[in-house]
Amino acid sequence: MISKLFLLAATSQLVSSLSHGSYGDHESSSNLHTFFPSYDAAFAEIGRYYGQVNDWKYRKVYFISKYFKSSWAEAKAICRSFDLELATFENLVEFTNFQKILKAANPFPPNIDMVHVDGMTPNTGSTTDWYWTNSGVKIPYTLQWNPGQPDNAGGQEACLTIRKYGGDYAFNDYFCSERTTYFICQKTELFHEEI
Ligand SMILES: [Ca+2]
Repeated sequence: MISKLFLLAATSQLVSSLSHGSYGDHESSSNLHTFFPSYDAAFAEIGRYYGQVNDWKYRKVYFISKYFKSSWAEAKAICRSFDLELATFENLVEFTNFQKILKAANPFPPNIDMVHVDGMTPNTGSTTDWYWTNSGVKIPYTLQWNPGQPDNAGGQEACLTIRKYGGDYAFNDYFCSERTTYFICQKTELFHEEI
């Protein structure tokens, strides 16, 4: 039986190799998938959301990285390697629902202080100039920031996270290359409503 400790060590090595190669390249993905043949092995489902845009209904399933923390850039590549996406939130209703999901998911892993989600800014420190990188679409609602955020610490916080503050979760700008954070992948399925 493969111990959890071994998995953690192996994953750390894999994530390290990912960060030194080009993100999501074929060799790195193959290595990762040797240890985690499916997303079920690498991630834990923490909740679902059913939404609607015009006459299209969609279902999202959210997964948290189960065994490893990574940088934002690695997280994006790892989600993609499992045919998932780093999580996005189409509107405030979906985000509010996700805040509840994340709160209910604690304490798993032991303490979810912060998670990477999709979202970048070309204008660090801006409160409004943020984009979903999966689609290139500007985030169309007012982001709910942690108090004092975005603070663009060190002048390099161009990536979006959700961080716990006072028992609740809200957005925080964060380094794209800091390898200290769990992350959320999503799987989206669309349903066409007959009219
Ligand atoms: Ca920040």
